[in-house]
Amino acid sequence: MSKRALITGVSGQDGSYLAELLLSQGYQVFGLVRRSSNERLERIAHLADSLVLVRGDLLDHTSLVRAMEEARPDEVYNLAAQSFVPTSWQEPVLTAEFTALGATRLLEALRQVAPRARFYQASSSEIFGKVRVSPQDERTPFWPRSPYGVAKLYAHWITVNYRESYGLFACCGILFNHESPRRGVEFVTRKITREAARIRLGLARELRLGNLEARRDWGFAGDYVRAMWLMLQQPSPEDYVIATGEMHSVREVCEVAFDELGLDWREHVVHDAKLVRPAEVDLLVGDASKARRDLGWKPEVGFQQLIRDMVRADLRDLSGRI
Ligand code: G4F
Repeated sequence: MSKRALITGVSGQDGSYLAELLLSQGYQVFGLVRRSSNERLERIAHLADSLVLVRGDLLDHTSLVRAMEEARPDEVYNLAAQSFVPTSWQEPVLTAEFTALGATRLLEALRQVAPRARFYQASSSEIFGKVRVSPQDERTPFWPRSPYGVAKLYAHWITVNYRESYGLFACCGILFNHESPRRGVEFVTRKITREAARIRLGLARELRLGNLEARRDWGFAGDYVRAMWLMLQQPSPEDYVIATGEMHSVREVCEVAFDELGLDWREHVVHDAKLVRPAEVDLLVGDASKARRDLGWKPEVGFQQLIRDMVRADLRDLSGRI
C-alpha cells in the first residue's frame, strides 16, 4: 500500500517541491491549505490532479485534528509558517501564533490522531542568529535575532520536547537559506533576480536593497526537500543541519545576477536604509557533515548555477508577459 503524507505549507516553495518528490515516490499526498481571500495555489497548479487539498489552519486546533483524521498520514511535514523575517517585527504575536504555537497545535493533533506518524519540523538557521562560531552545526548555541527566529526556536524545542516526552518520531531539519525560481519575490535572492530581469527588459531602472554585506549559505530548495524526506526514513529520529557550507554576500548575488544579463549591478542597485533590519543576522554558514554522513545527502546545485537559473527563469517569465 502506498504511504500517505500530510504537508502543511504545501502551496509554498518547499511544499511544492516536496509534494512533487513524494508523488514521484508513489505517496498519496495531502496538502493543508488555509481558507483565505488571497489564496495562491500557482506553485502547485500542475499537481492539481494528484494532490488532495485539505482545509485547515495552524491557528485552529480542531481543523488540524480533522485534517489528520482525513489524511491518516504515515508522515507529516510542517512547512507552514509566517516565514518573512521583516514581517515578524510588524506582526510579532501573529508570527508566534503561526510559527511557534502552530507547531505545538500540529504536534498535539498528531499525538491525538496519528501518534505513530513520523513528523518533520522545518527549523531554520535563523535560530543561530548572532553566531559566535562558524560554521554552525547541530551543537552550535542559538541566539535568534528576530521575533521570527525566536518563534522558530520555540517550534524547534517543542518538537525535541515532544520526541523526548512522548517518544514521537519527530525530527527537525535546521535548513539554511534555500532558493529557487519558485521563491517568493520578497526574499532577497528572488527580489534581485526578478528586478534584474525587469531592468534588462526596460521595465524598471533601479533596485533598492538593504544590507549588501549580509552573508548567507544559499542552496537550492529542490535539494533541501530531499533531505527532509531522508530524515523521516532513518531508523531513529534526529535533528540535522542542511546547508552547502559556502557563504556569499548579498552583493555577490547582485554581481552574479546582473552579470547573467550582461549588466553592471553598480549602475542599478541603490542602498535603502529603510530596508535595513532592526537587528541583523550578519552571517550564517552551515556544516552539514552529519546529514552527509548519516543521510547520504549532498547539495547538487551550487551558488552560481542557482542564481543564474533563477535569473533565466525570471527573464523567460517576464518576456512571456510583454
Ligand atoms: O532573503 P532574506 O529575506 O532571508 P532571511 O532573512 O535570511 O530568511 C530566510 O532564510 C531563513 C533560513 O535561514 C528562513 F528561515 C526564513 O524563513 C527565510 O526564508 O534576507 C537575506 C539577507 C538578510 O540579511 C537581509 O537583511 O538579505 C538582506 N537583505 C538586504 N536587502 C535583504 C534586502 N533582504 C530582503 N528580503 N530584501 C532586501 O531588500
